[in-house]
Amino acid sequence: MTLKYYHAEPLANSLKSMVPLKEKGLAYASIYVDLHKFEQHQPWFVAINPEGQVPVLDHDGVIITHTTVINEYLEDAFPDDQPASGPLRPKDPVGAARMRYWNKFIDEHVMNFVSMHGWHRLVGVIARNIESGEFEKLLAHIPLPDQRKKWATARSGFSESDLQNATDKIEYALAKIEAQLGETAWLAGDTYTLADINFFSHCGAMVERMFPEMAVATRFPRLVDWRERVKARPAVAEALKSEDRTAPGLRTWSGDR
Ligand SMILES: N[C@@H](CCC(=O)N[C@@H](CS)C(=O)NCC(=O)O)C(=O)O
Repeated sequence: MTLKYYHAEPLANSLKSMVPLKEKGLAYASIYVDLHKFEQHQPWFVAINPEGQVPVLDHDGVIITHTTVINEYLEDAFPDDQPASGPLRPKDPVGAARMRYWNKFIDEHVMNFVSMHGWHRLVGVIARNIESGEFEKLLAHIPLPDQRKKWATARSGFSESDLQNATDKIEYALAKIEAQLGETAWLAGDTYTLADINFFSHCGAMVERMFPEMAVATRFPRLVDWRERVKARPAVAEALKSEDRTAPGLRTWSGDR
């Protein structure tokens, strides 16, 4: 059996499927795809994932994409490889439904909005450093129309109203999660699941650095406590230590990993 994981920096989607691989103790070949060099749009990578995005899981030659799908696939393909804290997807239908509810919420109402701020601050700097003419050539190689638009907007700048809307969505999510953590120790109940990994990867790990104006430590103390519990897991700590080529000077944005 061979597993290959194509990924970028241990952040957001690349972190989200790396953590379950490590939590489950699965041996895998780690293949770094350099987003700074646009490797994700190059023919060798588009041959693996026609959507030109990371991460990608290759299990014995079968390609699986999209992190929520990859993470559930790992549960189905390797049900017996689980951390001591319990399965990453609860075995009972109610627990599994709760985990999926949070995954859906994070995928639809958190991920894209945190991503917009990330692209505004980080990818925008990269995109503006590329010369005109060269940039249009790079755009032409992006397979997904929405991603092409996102790259173009990152260069020209997201509108203030879109950025404000994204901030509002994130604040709503933080309050919702703070309330949930008043009811249960983890997002989907009494055990750590893929839902915790999802929110941690997209938002939890770096929210204070990204949004200092939200006063996270005072307004969302349970979230901070939860974040420290996630960070203390050896699998998470190991994933956060993996290769990071974020351009110097941009690293402060993404937080102390
Ligand atoms: N829905 C996808 C999203 C993947 C995604 O947005 N990947 C980003 C990195 S976090 C990417 O490859 N961006 C580079 C690009 O689109 O050019 C998933 O869950 O895997």
